[in-house]
Amino acid sequence: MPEYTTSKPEWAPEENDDKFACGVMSGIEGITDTTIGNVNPAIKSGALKPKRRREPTVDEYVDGIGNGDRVMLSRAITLIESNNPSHFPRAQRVLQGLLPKTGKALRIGITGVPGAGKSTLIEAFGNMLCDMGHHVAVLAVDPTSSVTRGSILGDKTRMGTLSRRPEVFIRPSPAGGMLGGVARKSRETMLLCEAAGYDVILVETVGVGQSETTVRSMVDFFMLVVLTGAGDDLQGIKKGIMELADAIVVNKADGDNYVKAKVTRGEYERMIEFIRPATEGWQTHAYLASALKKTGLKELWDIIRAFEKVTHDSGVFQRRREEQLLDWVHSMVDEHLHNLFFDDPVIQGRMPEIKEAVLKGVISPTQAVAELINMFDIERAAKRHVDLLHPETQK
Ligand SMILES: Nc1nc2c(ncn2[C@@H]2O[C@H](COP(=O)(O)OP(=O)(O)OP(=O)(O)O)[C@@H](O)[C@H]2O)c(=O)[nH]1
Ligand SMILES: [Mg+2]
Repeated sequence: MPEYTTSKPEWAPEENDDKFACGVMSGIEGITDTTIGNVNPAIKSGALKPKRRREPTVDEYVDGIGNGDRVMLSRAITLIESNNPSHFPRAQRVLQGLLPKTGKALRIGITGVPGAGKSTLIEAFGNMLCDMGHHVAVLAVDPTSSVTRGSILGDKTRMGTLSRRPEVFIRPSPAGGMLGGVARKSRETMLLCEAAGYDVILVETVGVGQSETTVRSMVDFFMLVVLTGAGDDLQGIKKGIMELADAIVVNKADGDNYVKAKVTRGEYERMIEFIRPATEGWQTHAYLASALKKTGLKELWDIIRAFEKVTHDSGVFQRRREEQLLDWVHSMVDEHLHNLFFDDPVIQGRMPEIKEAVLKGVISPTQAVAELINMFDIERAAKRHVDLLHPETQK
């Protein structure tokens, strides 16, 4: 065992009292990585090459996922989420191969302010669905998670009982990046889960910002989880979010909170009357539930099934899915062109100068746009990007 010695860090206060209980361990020569203690010495010395997992072929992915292989599913999602352009065409071929098996699940979005109880609700609801014989995939959409991979990662431990079930697949939010970012990755992940046989997809998103609109555009049924005491301020929930909801769930309707929850439910019911329903032919209502005590969940599922029946019968269900698909295409074109433009080195090079000219009032914003567009060569820009337009040329 090496001897470890500690010393006072140079930024510690001078006084030698016990207010500062901190020491710095002296380093060990040659160590650059804290995990080095775990590295096999044979690998370090070069005698042994670290094993690299062989990348499955597209057919192996398609067959594996089609047969419900969770490891294959996880790896394919990683491929879908990769920001490495060379992974993109492969991921798309896997998706293409699985498309015929997608579309059969019921897609449910869940939003609400932080702490509303979304994760707890998903855990209780998911367990109930599994007990009924369903296979449930839980995904998260958090566009802010560029590094942290979203709060649902921590939730995997919070959703303890759910994540241990073999009929459940839980995946945290993808990080952003190019190629359509979080929205594309989440949608494609959802399709892979469907192909793997999950028949209920629960998508959690935190109720702040843009993510609700993204999730609404990928699910069939959208529920808003709220807390008691809606009052005048609506707990910061904007009217716009209420307009997206097919159900409002007043959670934590338990114990001392039950009576307050009933009052809150009434308040939401009154507010809903002034709001255009999210889905044609379906009246949004507010319901009581307790994710903790597992009450109101069966009723919630009955409501979702009723919604499914009503919208199937009226054709609204299918029509929404078609619109969602076309919107997806549309938004990806938008995003692709946007990226091509703003990532183009020529545009980037000229941008500071143009910005300054606009700010100084030398040229108008319209003129600035005209100049930028004029110097933009889409062919040149496309060459630098993953060739979305000609994926078959990429191997
Ligand atoms: N009494 C009571 N507490 C609940 C209920 N549901 C959730 N909680 C508690 O509320 C807290 C927040 O719950 P989460 O499920 O983490 O909330 P969330 O909406 O997923 O929060 P974020 O992921 O941070 O947005 C936890 O301490 C839960 O135990 C409920 O039905 N009744
Ligand atoms: Mg949560």
